[in-house]
Amino acid sequence: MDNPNYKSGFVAIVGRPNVGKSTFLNRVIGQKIAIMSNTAQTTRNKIQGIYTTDDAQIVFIDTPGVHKPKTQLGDYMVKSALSALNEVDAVLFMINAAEKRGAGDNFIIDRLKGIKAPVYLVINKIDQIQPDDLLTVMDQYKQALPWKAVYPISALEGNNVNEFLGDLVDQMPNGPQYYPADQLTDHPERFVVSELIREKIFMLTREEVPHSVAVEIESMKTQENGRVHINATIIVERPTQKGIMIGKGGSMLKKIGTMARQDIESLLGSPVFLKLFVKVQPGWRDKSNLLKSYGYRK
Ligand code: GDP
Ligand code: MG
Ligand code: K
Repeated sequence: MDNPNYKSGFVAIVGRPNVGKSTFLNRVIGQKIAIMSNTAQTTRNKIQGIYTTDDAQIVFIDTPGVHKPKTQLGDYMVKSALSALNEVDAVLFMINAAEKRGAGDNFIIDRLKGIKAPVYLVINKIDQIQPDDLLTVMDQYKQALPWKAVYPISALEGNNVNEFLGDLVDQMPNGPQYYPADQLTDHPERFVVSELIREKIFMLTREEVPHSVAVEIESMKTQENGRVHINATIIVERPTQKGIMIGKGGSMLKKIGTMARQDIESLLGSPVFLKLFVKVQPGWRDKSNLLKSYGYRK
């Protein structure tokens, strides 16, 4: 990608459950690449979808923990969500126009205070209110944060969505096309599979191995008998972490593999053979090109 005018960025969408985040993503990205996984929110930046045109690419991410925590992991995830929010180029805070501002909204607003990225207020479901009521909604939020802009939309019916998207693209910095335009179309499951493996690693080893782990899917092939054969490499920073990953006599790696395989099987709906490797790559987190290939960005 050598177009110096190409624009790209990472955008986080936050908001209470049911305000329409997924509906918005589906409208923006289309069926073809919306990745929806029902996995527990234990990953740092979950890619929800990638919007790619000839001139721009926006990677929409989920930032678990900005939402009111449901689990004991909450505190930990809130911290990591906040650091993720400082790495994105914009944050979309979505509300439901037909509902009063509530505790769930305030929880998120509190967490958005002080982050560096510009925050957009997206007032969704305007098809459900009278035009006059929009002002009342805006009044409730006007002072809450220094909004970059306020966009009333209907994700369901499409009102104002393209205008908003166009403005959002304009706000993105110049940058590379991080992901090939068709990558997620061809292999949407690859990303989810690697996230599922990371999630198990996180669940089983989180005390000892914090966010210094990446998972790369080396190959994913469906065999004639219908079984999907997956080779994946777990990349860690230090030899000690490799030891933790493998565990006594390989016991940890086996646990990770078994749990991940079960989830992948239900995701794909076919039997899976999952082979895991562990590789030490010192300082992989500092290498931005590596980060990119692992789906992260520095
Ligand atoms: P999420 O939990 O924030 O991802 O919310 P969803 O995208 O799953 O949407 C929750 C519900 O709101 C679904 O029934 C959607 O069809 C509905 N919904 C989403 N956007 C709109 C909208 O703009 N107008 C209306 N009337 N309903 C919407
Ligand atoms: Mg959703
Ligand atoms: K998701």
